[in-house]
Amino acid sequence: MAGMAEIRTLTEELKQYVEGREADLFGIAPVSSFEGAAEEEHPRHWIADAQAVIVMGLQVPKAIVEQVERKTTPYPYLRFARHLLNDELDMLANGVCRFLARRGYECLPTPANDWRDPRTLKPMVSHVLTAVAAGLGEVGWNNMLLTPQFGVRQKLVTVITNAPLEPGHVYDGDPICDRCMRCVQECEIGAISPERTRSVVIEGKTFEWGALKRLKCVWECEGFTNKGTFSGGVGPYTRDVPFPDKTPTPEEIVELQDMKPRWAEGCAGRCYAVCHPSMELAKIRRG
Ligand code: B12
Ligand code: SF4
Ligand code: SF4
Repeated sequence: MAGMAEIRTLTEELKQYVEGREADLFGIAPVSSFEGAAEEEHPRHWIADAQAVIVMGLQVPKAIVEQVERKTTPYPYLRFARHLLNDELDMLANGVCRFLARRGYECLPTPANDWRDPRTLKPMVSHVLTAVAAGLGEVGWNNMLLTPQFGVRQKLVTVITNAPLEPGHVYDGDPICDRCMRCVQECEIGAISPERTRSVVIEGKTFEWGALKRLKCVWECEGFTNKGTFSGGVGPYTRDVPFPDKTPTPEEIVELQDMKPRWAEGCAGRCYAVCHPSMELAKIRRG
């Protein structure tokens, strides 16, 4: 068993390594935070003696997100803030993993953006809730991590490990989401509920956000409809597949995906782009 001094040294070395790779956010959530997680989203489902989950974030520059908000072009966001940033995050996670593996520990990077069954859309580990458990921020009404430094403008990745690291504590700062509800109003397919909520309790603290119709969001995000910010308005290149009454099977979704024209784009994360939380307002509205 590692002593406290060893734990501190390893944590400090890891932190320095991550800082050297220019990560904007870094935190460690103890495995005990995951009590409320479904079995397949629990770190111990993946590594039996997992002790902690490391979470890292890279910020998304404001001007990139602004293009989506102003409806000028989705491409800087899609290319640099989604595809390339996901790759950069995966490389960061891979580096951390090798850093710990060289010191004899088990670790498993979980991809920046993965989902397995296209109907359930469950991740290996929730990066957002890991970040909350590590103290980086809270969950906004729009389902995403809001931090005091960047608001919603970050992307995340996690690494599960059995290394003895000194974990942080759940977010205990001032509220960030000001409940302006722009995320709800601007989602053109109505995927985020204005009233229904989902919540978790971590270290006795409750975090609540708007219930999301995940498949509706995929429909829009993936450009199946022509309602979205960017898929509308490009005339003959769009397809408008109405959202089905009955939940499609994963096979049907894959079939639809194959039929989708290469150039069809969805909303490029409209609920992300319009989110500018004011912590002053959040304090007044939420106490
Ligand atoms: C699947 C997925 C999607 C799906 C479903 C969205 C969703 N909110 O579930 C779709 C394709 C629709 C989607 C869309 C988008 N996504 Co997405 N998505 C993910 C992914 C892979 C998993 C999200 C997830 O965990 N959902 C399900 C969870 C919250 O609920 P659950 O499974 O039912 O779990 C319950 C319990 O088991 C328990 N639980 C589970 N884990 C844990 C852990 C702890 C500690 C506790 C206590 C409890 C607990 O609590 C839950 C609630 O009851 C993450 C990456 C990742 N691995 O985390 C990115 C991610 C959330 N997406 C992201 C983004 C940016 C988007 C989009 C803007 C797309 C875009 N253009 O970029 C939109 C926004 C949609 C929205 N409003 O949420 C970012 C968010 C960044 C941020 N600032 O937080 C992430 C983190 C990716 C990344 N690498 O940064 N996404
Ligand atoms: S848009 Fe407003 S309500 Fe929605 S998450 Fe951001 S601050 Fe919260
Ligand atoms: S990503 Fe687009 S479709 Fe999904 S909830 Fe946000 S605004 Fe709605």
